[in-house]
Amino acid sequence: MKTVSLNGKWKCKADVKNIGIKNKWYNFKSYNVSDNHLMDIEIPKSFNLLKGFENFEGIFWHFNQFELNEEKDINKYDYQIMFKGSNYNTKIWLNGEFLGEHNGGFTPFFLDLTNLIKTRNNNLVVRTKNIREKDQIPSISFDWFNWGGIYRDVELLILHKNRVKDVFIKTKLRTRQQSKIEISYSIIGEVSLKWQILDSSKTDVLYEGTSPERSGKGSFNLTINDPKLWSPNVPNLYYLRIFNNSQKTENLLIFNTYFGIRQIEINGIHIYLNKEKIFLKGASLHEEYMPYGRTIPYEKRKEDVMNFKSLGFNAIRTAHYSHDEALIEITDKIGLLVLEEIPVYQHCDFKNSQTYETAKNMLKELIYRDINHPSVIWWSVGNEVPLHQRNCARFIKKLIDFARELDETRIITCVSRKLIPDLTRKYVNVASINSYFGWYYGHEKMISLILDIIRTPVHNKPWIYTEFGAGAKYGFHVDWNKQRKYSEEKQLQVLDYTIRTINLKEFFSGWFIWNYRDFKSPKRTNKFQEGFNRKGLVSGEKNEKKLAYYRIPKIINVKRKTFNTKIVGIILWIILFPLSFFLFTHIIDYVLKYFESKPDYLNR
Ligand code: GCB
Repeated sequence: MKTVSLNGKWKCKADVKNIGIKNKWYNFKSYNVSDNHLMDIEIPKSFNLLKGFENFEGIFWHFNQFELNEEKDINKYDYQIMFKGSNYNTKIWLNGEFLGEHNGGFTPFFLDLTNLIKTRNNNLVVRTKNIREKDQIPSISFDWFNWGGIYRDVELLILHKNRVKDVFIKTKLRTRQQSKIEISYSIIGEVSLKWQILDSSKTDVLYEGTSPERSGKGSFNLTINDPKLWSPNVPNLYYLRIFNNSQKTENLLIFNTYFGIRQIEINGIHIYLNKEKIFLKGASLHEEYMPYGRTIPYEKRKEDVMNFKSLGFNAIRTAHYSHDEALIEITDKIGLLVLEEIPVYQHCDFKNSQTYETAKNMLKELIYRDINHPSVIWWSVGNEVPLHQRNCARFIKKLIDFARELDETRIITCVSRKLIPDLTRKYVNVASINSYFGWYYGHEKMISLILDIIRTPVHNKPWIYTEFGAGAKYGFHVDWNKQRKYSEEKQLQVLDYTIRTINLKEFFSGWFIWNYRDFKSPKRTNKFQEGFNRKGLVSGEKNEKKLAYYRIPKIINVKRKTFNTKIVGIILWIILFPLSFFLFTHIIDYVLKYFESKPDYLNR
């Protein structure tokens, strides 16, 4: 396989009145200099980074011309175009012909060009639309910036007619000294398959073999003794390459990837990595780094991962959608566990079967992209959806089953904000809770008891505190005893208290601060927010570190000394449960919701 980057100078223009399709803009043959609406854009780049379109949600057309000069025999190969991320609806034409479309802003998709591509003057036209719609994933309302356009790499894939695809590597440990590896694949055309496993420097061939299948699907297993295990502390990688070894091709490389040998397991209330108990400590991160928007330079992503490590974190939650695969390659290499999710977020159209199909496809695209990355340990099928409603619970349960069907080797869950009435907790491997005591409601001192109450009916699983936090405007300081909202002191107090409390709970297997960095959220407009969600440990404008940032390493493993509320929690649960499960939980939820939505995002 050969990859040709289609990044670089493209032209683009907005289609405010949605007339492009009617006027056949896809028939473009040359950059029309008389069209003074045509602008330059350096793809990948969101059109929201162009002057005058900072807040644009609409239709944007992108035009590119490319050649295939160096290919002597164009018919020898298959051709596909890959978009790594384009938000939300993307329609594509090549040389005036419609190729296809894709819904969803955060996962890669591929379209076949074999019958349309020419050696010269290929005209590629891409129409993107990021208008919010009820049946989309996410739906109309979400707490992040709706970056539109082609914001990740575009690549032309030149593929051998005979090749393998969808190579899935699954590793299981019998003991820490012995691992089983199962490699499955599907063959396009006919292949005489030969494989090799090398060390990460690719110098020594450690294992090799052939596989009898020549077409269709196949798999092979091998046992590795004394494997060099992958973990956040020692992120050992191996390298797999596959050749087509038929007489005609002789050792033609048709697939290669890094992978790691590691196992993630649940046993009772604990999570184990490579047979050792692990406690996850980390923060969530949105894919945004100003002034680059979502198109973050590799070095900046790496810097973020290094900062996570120096804070003492061993994990990151890539909220609320999959980030560029470049980040996952970095976490593989540097050693950080990754919690991935799809943007099934808060209120979606759970009764709509088309919406379900979109979510399912996103999950598939995400799992297919990242299944061989050892750093990824969890697939979450949603965040803060109304899990007490039956329609929603059914939707989520089907996604959980689907994820499990594709990959039974990782944690499968749905991130929940429901203190009690969550109809899906019985299906997930790990129970989770997002809760903002000390910020949206109550006081952080209530956390201990609340956690002990909610945990009582779900006592045989690990729990993760997936979100907690408080907003702080970098540079806004108050006296310690005043604890004003949006002060760095208030944020520090909430985070400090919550972390030390969760560290104390034996049934918790981890926590994630919301959020590593402030991120743009247009609805947040008070004088502290200025268009940002301010719950970051570092500011969104200049990455300035807030007080809490410096405090984290000091308390990361500290347990608060306190009266244990476990027994009180159980007693309270027993008293409250007969008072009617549903009545009780609905009242709590109603009360919390009342405080949360007041007044809209202004005080959040
Ligand atoms: C949440 C959401 C997250 C928001 C956060 C907040 O519960 O999961 O998307 O950004 O709260 O800051 O309100």
